[in-house]
Amino acid sequence: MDSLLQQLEAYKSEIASATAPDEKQLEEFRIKYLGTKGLVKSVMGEMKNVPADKKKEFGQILNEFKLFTEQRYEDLKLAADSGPASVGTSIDLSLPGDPIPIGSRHPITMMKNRIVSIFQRLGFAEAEGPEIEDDWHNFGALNLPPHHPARDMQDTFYIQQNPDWVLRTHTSNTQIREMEKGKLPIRVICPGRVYRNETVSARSHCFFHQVEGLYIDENVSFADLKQTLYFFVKEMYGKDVKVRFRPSYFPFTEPSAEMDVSCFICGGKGCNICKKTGWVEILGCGMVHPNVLQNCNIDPNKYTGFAFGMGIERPALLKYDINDIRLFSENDIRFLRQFTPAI
Ligand code: 2NL
Repeated sequence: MDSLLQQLEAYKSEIASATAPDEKQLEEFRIKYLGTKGLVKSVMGEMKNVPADKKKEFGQILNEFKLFTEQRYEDLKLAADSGPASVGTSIDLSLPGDPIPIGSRHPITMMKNRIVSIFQRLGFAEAEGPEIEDDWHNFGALNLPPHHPARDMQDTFYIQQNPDWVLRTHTSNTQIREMEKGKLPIRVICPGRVYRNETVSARSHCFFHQVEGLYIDENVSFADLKQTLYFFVKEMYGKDVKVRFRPSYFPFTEPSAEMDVSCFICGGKGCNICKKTGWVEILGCGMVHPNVLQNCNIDPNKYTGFAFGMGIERPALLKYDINDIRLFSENDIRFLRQFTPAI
């Protein structure tokens, strides 16, 4: 009997020092000590050789040995599951994680960012204004007389509850609000969404995006306007593009002009985009009309300024080779995924 007790003590220290850092060794431990042909079972088999008067005492000792071995197994299992040694065990920490999908920038946003950042480098500050605007900031202050065709109910979305409110038809409201603040000089670049009551088609939409710019100070001239826009065009379309100004008319600028660049698709040879002219119109501009300055309490005898406005959709359609303006606002994930990841 004593030799069996000694043997049990030896087994105990063996079990106590056994390690099982991974699943395989853990299973080997279980089979060796706790399996149907394992050590615990065979030690239990010794009971039949124990004299009847010692059976109770021995039964307790063997039971304790069994519990000890089972506990050791549980401890090893826990350590293998949670410890740093668990690489390659039940949890494989070397597996790549679940992918987190990265979004992409909207092509309109990318085009807007490009335009705005070029003007920011020239000292223009980005400004934003409301999309629901009163008649004065959208029309009146801009020298648009009460019966000007641009105010036509047919062209503008009026707010039913308050006919003095419209969905802004250009981002000029933002510049008017900047001028009203009365802090001069002003150099702002104003991107945003605008609305026109138009039939939606592949080529036009009832809402789209614009960037407008405004510079007001003493002695601002048409030469400043041209130089600023030359710089913009070179940064935007490359230094080899040619530029031309054509006289035009806007109620809020005098004189007014439209600016063309040599066609960046055909290089000026003539194609469908430039309608065989070799030129593409990209923006309208001019010197701020004295009435507009006056409407914002700026003295037109002391201050002059230039303004310009351009659409974002058309350049974006051309740059990304898109053939339907409606794609920009349909949120079709198959369309949106094609653009640069937003990192
Ligand atoms: C175009 C032409 C233009 C302006 C916008 C402007 C704003 C103020 C005063 C004077 Cl507050 N002018 N904006 C001036 C000339 C042209 O836009 O074709 N836009 C898409």
